[in-house]
Amino acid sequence: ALSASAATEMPPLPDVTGDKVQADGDFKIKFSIGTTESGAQYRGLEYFEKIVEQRSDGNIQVDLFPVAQLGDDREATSALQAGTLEMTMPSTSPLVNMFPQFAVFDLPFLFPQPEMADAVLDGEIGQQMLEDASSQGLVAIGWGENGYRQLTNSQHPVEKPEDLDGLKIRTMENDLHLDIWRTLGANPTPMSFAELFTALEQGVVDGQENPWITIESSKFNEVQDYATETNHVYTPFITLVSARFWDRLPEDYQALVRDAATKMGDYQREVSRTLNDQIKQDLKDSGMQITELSPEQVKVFQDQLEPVYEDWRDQIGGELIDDIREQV
Ligand code: EAX
Repeated sequence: ALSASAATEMPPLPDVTGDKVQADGDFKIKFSIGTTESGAQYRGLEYFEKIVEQRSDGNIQVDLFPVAQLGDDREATSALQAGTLEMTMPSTSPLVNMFPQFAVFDLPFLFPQPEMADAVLDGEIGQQMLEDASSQGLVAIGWGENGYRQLTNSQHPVEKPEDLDGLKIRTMENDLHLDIWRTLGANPTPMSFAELFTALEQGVVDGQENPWITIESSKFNEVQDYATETNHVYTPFITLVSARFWDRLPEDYQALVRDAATKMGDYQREVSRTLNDQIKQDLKDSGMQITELSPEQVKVFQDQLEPVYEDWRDQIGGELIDDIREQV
């Protein structure tokens, strides 16, 4: 699929730079993600595939599996641990049970600008987190972005927290996200991404929240008439490799895969940001009623959510929260 929609074209894949890498052996990487072929995440994976295949001279073959065909974020991560899948790129949020520090990214309105997320993810904090997450049968080798989350629902426009009263909102499997929506007065329920479209279609839940590009590429607009541009959470993607596979890779190929993951992460974030506004417009054109909030309206949500910071401070680690808030 070349275009994110009829109206929005994906930018062309960059050329591959860097020398060919010689090492012994033939390897296969099955790379699974939850989002679809028309999203920015998949576009990033195509770039990763191109880099790794070209620079290994075909000795490493990469096969891409979108739409949670090989499991949702948690299942794919377990498959890496079991050694039955080589790579995946989940949102950090469903993995907080394994890596409690990831919950810091679930704090509402943490990063006012995407560049601030980059500074943290690509700086010391993010690099330390990759090291810490390189355990439990996993090797964490890079960051990407799912992006700023927006609210959609099937019932009515939402402009203020009171409009959420009683709305059934699907959240990721993450207690902090549940806390956010309860605090705002909604009725949240956790669910894996793979089940979400059907749950929306059948009215099991009234709404959900995801970045514009994920809303569009997963066609949630076909079953959700209303959206609100809340930008309430910025969700990173993390690139994970099975440690069992990693340990079999010659060192030179490990370096190649790491380098390709970094380039994929940079490119994928660039695509996601370039397309964000265009896709919002596409969604409007498709008939979705999108409520854009004024800074004052956003502040009402933000103020109501400030207690969440106190509630989660001990669990996440006050120092980490302060470190990040100092940087943004
Ligand atoms: O892989 O569950 C979600 O809402 C996320 O967008 C999902 O992690 C994408």
